[in-house]
Amino acid sequence: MQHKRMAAATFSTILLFFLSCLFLRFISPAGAQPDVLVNCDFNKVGNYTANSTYHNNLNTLLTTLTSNTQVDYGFYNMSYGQDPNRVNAIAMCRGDVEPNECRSCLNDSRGNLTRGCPNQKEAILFYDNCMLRYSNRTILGVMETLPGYFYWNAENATNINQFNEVLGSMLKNLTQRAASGDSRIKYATQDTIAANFQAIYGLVQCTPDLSQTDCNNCLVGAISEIPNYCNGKRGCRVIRPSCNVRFENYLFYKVDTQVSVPPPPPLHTNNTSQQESSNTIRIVIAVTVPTVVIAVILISLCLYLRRWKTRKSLEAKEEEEEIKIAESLQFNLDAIRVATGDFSDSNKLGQGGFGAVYWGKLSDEQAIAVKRLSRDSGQGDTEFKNEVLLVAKLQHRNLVRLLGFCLEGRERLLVYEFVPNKSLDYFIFDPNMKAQLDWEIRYNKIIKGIARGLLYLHEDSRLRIIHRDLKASNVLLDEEMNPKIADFGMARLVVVDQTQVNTGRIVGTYGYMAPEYAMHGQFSVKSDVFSFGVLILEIISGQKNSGVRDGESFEDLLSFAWRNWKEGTALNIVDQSLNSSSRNEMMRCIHIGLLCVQEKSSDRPTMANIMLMLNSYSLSLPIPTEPAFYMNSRTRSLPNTQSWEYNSRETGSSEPIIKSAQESENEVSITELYPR
Ligand SMILES: *[C@@H]1O[C@H](CO)[C@@H](O)[C@H](O)[C@H]1NC(C)=O
Ligand SMILES: *[C@@H]1O[C@H](CO)[C@@H](O)[C@H](O)[C@H]1NC(C)=O
Ligand SMILES: *[C@@H]1O[C@H](CO)[C@@H](O)[C@H](O)[C@H]1NC(C)=O
Ligand SMILES: *[C@@H]1O[C@H](CO)[C@@H](O)[C@H](O)[C@H]1NC(C)=O
Ligand SMILES: *[C@@H]1O[C@H](CO)[C@@H](O)[C@H](O)[C@H]1NC(C)=O
Ligand SMILES: *[C@@H]1O[C@H](CO)[C@@H](O)[C@H](O)[C@H]1NC(C)=O
Ligand SMILES: *[C@@H]1O[C@H](CO)[C@@H](O)[C@H](O)[C@H]1NC(C)=O
Ligand SMILES: *[C@@H]1O[C@H](CO)[C@@H](O)[C@H](O)[C@H]1NC(C)=O
Ligand SMILES: *[C@@H]1O[C@H](CO)[C@@H](O)[C@H](O)[C@H]1NC(C)=O
Ligand SMILES: CC(=O)N[C@H]1CO[C@H](CO)[C@@H](O)[C@@H]1O
Repeated sequence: MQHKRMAAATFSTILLFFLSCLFLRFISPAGAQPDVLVNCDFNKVGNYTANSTYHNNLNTLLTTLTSNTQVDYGFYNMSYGQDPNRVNAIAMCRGDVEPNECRSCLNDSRGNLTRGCPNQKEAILFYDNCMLRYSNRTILGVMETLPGYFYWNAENATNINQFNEVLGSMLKNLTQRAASGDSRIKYATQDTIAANFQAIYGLVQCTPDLSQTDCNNCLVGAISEIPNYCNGKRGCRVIRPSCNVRFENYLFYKVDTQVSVPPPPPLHTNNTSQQESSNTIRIVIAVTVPTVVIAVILISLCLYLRRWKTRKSLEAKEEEEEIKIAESLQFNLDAIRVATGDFSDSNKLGQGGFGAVYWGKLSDEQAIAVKRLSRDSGQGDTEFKNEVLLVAKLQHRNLVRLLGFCLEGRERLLVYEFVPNKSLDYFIFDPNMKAQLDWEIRYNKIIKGIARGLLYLHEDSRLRIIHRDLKASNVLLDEEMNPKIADFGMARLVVVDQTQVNTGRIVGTYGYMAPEYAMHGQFSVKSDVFSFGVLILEIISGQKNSGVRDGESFEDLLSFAWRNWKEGTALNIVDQSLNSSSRNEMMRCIHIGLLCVQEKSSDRPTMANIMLMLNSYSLSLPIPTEPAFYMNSRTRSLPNTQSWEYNSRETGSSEPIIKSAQESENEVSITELYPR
């Protein structure tokens, strides 16, 4: 009975809540209210009369509850008055809320609670960031599970069984950690990744007045409700007076910054001025947000109407505009000839897959690199111009910038910004040069920079560009060793020679190519991820993917990396010119590299996942399985399909080790993964 009523009450409250949210958002976007739930009558203890002793005690209690400024851990308890008019209150903020923020949340709650529950002897309120309740009963140290609430995140999980398994073990871990907290705070957060790189961010908290057992029981109970309400969802919240559980597919709590990030510099303001400024901000937001929203709506409406009216002429105008931009990108052939000493051999920087590259200096002293495309680039002039225009719009500090083009007679040139240092392969594979690249540069600048550039190509630019030929020689380094990816968008600028149609218009370089691309010509963002993985392993090891000499034996880099990983000696692959003080970062990088070169493209992370992995050390990673690799990858020239062989190595004695690890848990914590 009780349960049914609660569920019904819960449903109607949630419905009301959502309605009020909708309403508020529509009427006044400034009412970006924190979620609030109020419940007054859950135990039917009845009302007090206005101006009664109970009423006065309650008022005193609520106004003084947070006056204890010694409390910096977000939990307040207080009682006031004599039986039978004694009032007891408890207040708690979420574990990541700053003390000031906490006091202000509770201050708001106080008003809401007395307005929402006039004359009620007992009441409870939940905000996003804080919880406040009072009663004439003793509530301190008592575990209470009603009234309970839940919310769910509409997004569905995939691979639900595995998702639930990972989630379950995370919540179990969180429960243990929170329950064993001290008498000031019982709170824990964690993030992890389930199959298909579904990130899970979890948080649990008990009121710290509970014993370890009570906290554990409260959380276990709350967690057991998750399958009833949120099964297969990417997020869920279960709220109870004594504890709450929440997980989401996004980061919703503040990560403990004590470890990595230095504290912000002290503010040179008074308490009062601080408060004023935060009030000002609130007012500014309250005024600005609705104004901006209304303005945006009006503007888009206007734009839409105007566009609707004059679409035809606009389109014509846009075309004209584009042509103008194209003209501004067009270089004069004579100017380029002068700049490059008429394509003299002494100006030649190298020979790429699509033609030779020359260094040059324009009359305004700007240094350029000119790529002279092979004559038969197989595309109409207009088509070529259009593509140049698109590619020139891709601008990112980790991409070599395309400045323009030249199109005269049969000559087709691409003009790029000149990047002073040579390409990455020149450094990392050279025994003397590699000394210039210490781990800090390789990891923080080069690996992360390439990842950012690639992420931009894949997701952040308007076009989704698949590079198709990412490799060490296509990464240039500027004076400060910042990487810049070159040769992107070439698939758009050059139509690949018809004679190669049978090999699937493959433009990549063997050794960097994902199996599905090399075998079937299927390319996707995941084939770039594969190349990126090979590149990571090359950067860490200082060895070319084509072969590693390890004493007597000679094997390709992926096999070498995998063999060592499996045998627990992964650090063997690390370049000996690096000192191993950053062992954990190196291990993590090798781990990520191996995930990128997984045989099945769906097992490889996306660049967005990779950025997350590179930047969050607490994220536990999936265990890699055997990578794809080639036996005869040493040939440099484009072989035909018969002359090389793709091998997915047969799984021999190694299998049980990997299996058991997978069976127990598909992801394990870093400390377990990287044994000494
Ligand atoms: C208590 O007060 C609320 C609102 O003030 C009212 O709706 C309710 O009927 C009252 N209950 C009793 C038992 O008087
Ligand atoms: C309660 O007290 C206030 C002022 O102290 C007074 O204005 C109000 O009328 C009183 N209400 C009742 C019901 O006595
Ligand atoms: C608490 O809220 C009241 C309004 O309910 C406001 O006047 C007061 O300034 C707030 N105090 C703090 C410390 O935020
Ligand atoms: C709380 O108030 C209710 C209703 O007035 C009363 O029945 C109950 O005994 C009170 N509880 C305590 C602990 O005073
Ligand atoms: C989740 O799945 C349910 C049915 O299983 C479907 O009704 C709902 O639209 C899905 N939600 C999303 C966000 O795809
Ligand atoms: C919980 O997970 C963390 C990090 O993943 C780990 O260090 C800790 O040992 C785990 N705790 C328990 C009780 O399993
Ligand atoms: C409750 O408040 C009292 C008095 O302020 C304090 O001594 C006690 O430690 C508090 N209990 C908890 C669990 O915070
Ligand atoms: C701090 O407050 C005092 C008065 O309370 C004022 O004179 C002083 O200028 C304030 N300092 C700053 C930095 O705002
Ligand atoms: C400023 O804050 C400190 C502690 O945060 C407090 O002791 C002091 O009383 C406050 N001053 C004013 C004017 O509120
Ligand atoms: C629902 C409700 O009463 N919300 C109020 C909570 O408190 C803040 C600040 O006091 C008000 O602005 C809300 O209207």
